[in-house]
Amino acid sequence: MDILKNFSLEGKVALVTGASYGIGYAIASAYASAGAKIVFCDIKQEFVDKGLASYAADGIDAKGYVCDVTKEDMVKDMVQRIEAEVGVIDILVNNAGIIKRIPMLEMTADEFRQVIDVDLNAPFIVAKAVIPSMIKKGHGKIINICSMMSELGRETVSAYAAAKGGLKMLTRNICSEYGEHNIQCNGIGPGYIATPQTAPLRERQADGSRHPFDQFIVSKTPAARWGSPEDLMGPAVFLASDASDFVNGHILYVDGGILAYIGKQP
Ligand code: NAP
Ligand code: GCO
Repeated sequence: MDILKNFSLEGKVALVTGASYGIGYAIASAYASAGAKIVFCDIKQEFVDKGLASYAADGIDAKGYVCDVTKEDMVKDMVQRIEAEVGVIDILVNNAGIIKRIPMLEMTADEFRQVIDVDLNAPFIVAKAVIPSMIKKGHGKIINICSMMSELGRETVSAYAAAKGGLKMLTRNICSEYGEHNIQCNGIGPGYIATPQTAPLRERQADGSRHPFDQFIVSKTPAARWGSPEDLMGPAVFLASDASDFVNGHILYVDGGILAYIGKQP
């Protein structure tokens, strides 16, 4: 048996949401190099165009769609178009996400809802749109991008933690409901990854020193560094491939060891 063949994504169609740059872009690029046909979406045309240019520069023939993943009609329409123009989606990565770092007592209910809408309601909406064709085809992979905040809290991220904790449970529930149709739904919980989303936490101080949060994360991570989007490539390919066909409802934390560590002794 050639075990490496089990990791191939040859002939598969993969939809990665919010994948013009950052973590989604890295995951989609890894899928392309494993043989999959890449489809991605972003909320604005200018980001889709930017994404298409980056994929083309990397030699990847990706197809991009403008879609706000919180809008059920837009999502249904996009999935129908993908099925007609590219093929049935074999792999869905719910990657699009936002964060608002605001102390809870200063956060409006509207701001809280916006985060829940993108980070929790949207994965439900997109998964719901792709599952019927996966059932007909007899297989499917859904990967939800969770977070450290699926397990831990921290000051200022109440909505994000509530959404990512919920996403962990949505992952387990999709596994429970559709596992019998050979659909695997797993999560990836990235640690602290250097992307535009976390750029404010790494900004240099006025005196040129590192941001205190940057220092905190490096000291809290046994790997002693921030992760890069590329660190997520291998785990994402594994969870999209036949090699993980009996892995279901699992959250794979890719965090340089943060969740295993109590922190440096004084
Ligand atoms: P990012 O750089 O901000 O990228 C997120 C992408 O999602 C952007 O392309 C964004 O588009 C898109 N998006 C936002 N709202 C959308 C919507 N309603 N419809 C469609 N697309 C939308 O973030 P990232 O750091 O790569 O994070 C990707 C995922 O990983 C997120 O779910 C995030 O929560 C999660 N995550 C990140 C880290 C980290 O340390 N970076 C750690 C754990 C988990 P626009 O730019 O147009 O808004
Ligand atoms: C924050 C960070 C986190 C990380 C990530 C951790 O403010 O705490 O932005 O949300 O991006 O999700 O896994």
